[in-house]
Amino acid sequence: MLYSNPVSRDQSVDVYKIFIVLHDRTVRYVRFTNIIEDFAHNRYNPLTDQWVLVSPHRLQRPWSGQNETESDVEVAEHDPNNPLCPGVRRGNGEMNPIYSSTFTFDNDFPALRETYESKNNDLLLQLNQNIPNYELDKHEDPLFRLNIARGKCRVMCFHPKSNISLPLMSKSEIVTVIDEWILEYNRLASHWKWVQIFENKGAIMGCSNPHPHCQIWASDYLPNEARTEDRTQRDYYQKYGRPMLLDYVEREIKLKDRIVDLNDHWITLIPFWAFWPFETMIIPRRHIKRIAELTDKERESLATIMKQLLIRYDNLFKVSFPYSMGWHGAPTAELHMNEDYSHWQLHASYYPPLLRSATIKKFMVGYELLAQVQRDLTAEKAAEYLREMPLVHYKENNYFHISSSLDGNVNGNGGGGGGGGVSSDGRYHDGTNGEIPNDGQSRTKRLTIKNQTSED
Ligand code: H2U
Repeated sequence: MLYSNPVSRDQSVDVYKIFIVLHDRTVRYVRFTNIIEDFAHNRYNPLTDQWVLVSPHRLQRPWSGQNETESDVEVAEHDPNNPLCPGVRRGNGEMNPIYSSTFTFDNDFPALRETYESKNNDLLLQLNQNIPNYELDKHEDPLFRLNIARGKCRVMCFHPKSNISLPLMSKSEIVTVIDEWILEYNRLASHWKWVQIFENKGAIMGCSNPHPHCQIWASDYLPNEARTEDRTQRDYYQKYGRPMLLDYVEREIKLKDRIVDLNDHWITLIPFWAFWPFETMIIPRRHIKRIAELTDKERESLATIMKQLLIRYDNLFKVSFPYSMGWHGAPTAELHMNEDYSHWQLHASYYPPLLRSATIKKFMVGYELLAQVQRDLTAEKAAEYLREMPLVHYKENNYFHISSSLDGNVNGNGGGGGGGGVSSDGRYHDGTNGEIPNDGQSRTKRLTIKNQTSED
């Protein structure tokens, strides 16, 4: 028997449903209850065509592994030696302007170049004119495939002050960042096949600089993630006649279990198939293929929902929450723009590494590297934790200093002002009418997901 613990009548219905799914391997929706917390199970990611192993019972295990150093070090407003700050000289000798909003420049150490230099003149000519060269493009040998990669790499500073990360910016400053993303995107999209906007935040993610910034890499090829998502969304569209992620959003709004925030234009959720502990996606509620299609209203409400998510993240462990995030939309370049990409739905993904506290991160090693990605905390529980976080940043909340001694297990009641809910009309209610509250009363509490056998 799969499940032998005594269960109530309602719960036994769910056990039965899970039993069916486990045995005939049908991929169909099961209304999960807490009971799923007792089973190791595999969840399918339809975007990447990969399975994720979820082992919630492992949360009980003691931790005596590596602890990261607390990443919430104070960052100075301006550092004359930081090459991303206004008025500072960069690696290539150029001086940054005294910028007062966003500032974008060509990466001085780009991973991709538009043209290349070589001592071999013939080769150089062929390369830059895109003439196939057997030595470099060994298409004929399946074991030694190689293509020249061309592109352009840009760096974008979000704000002149190094200590103002996105969650600490005003809504209008975040709108400026979104506008700049779109401006850069449009410039690059007419020439390059794929424009990858991404932000690496925090030293733990390999970010080289604490100044708030992101990177944009445009390429003449579709990177792996883009290629897979193009295939899976196309297959779904051909089979069901609807964009996969629009169907997904509609279903998540009905189910409510994994929603973090919802407004008129956007949803933030922990995807059903998430593998990072607090992985989230921000997805538009109407069919939008590329970031450039966002209206002014959608840019504004994106700023609101992004700020909400990032405040929740920072409040979770009372640190400037590290992550890698990025935008995915339909392929670009004029040639591609004319193709039908109705199967694509724009989305942002956030991949934060922190697991149990500000100092314990998830490692992608062992089974993850050699077999399949795995997580302990369920997506539903992670969404619950995030929803419980107050929408006032802990650094802007005086009460926090008094209440920080409340640290400890989160038992479902969360820290004061944060508990929102999703009602039957599908709207997320946080008591703020969609506005980011500036309520000095809200209590901020740091979440430490503790196990029963050891101290973190
Ligand atoms: P990361 O923090 O995500 O590594 O991004 C910082 C980027 O800024 C990095 O790609 C570039 C680096 O090459 N950079 C410059 O272009 N010029 C500089 O003087 C410093 C850093």
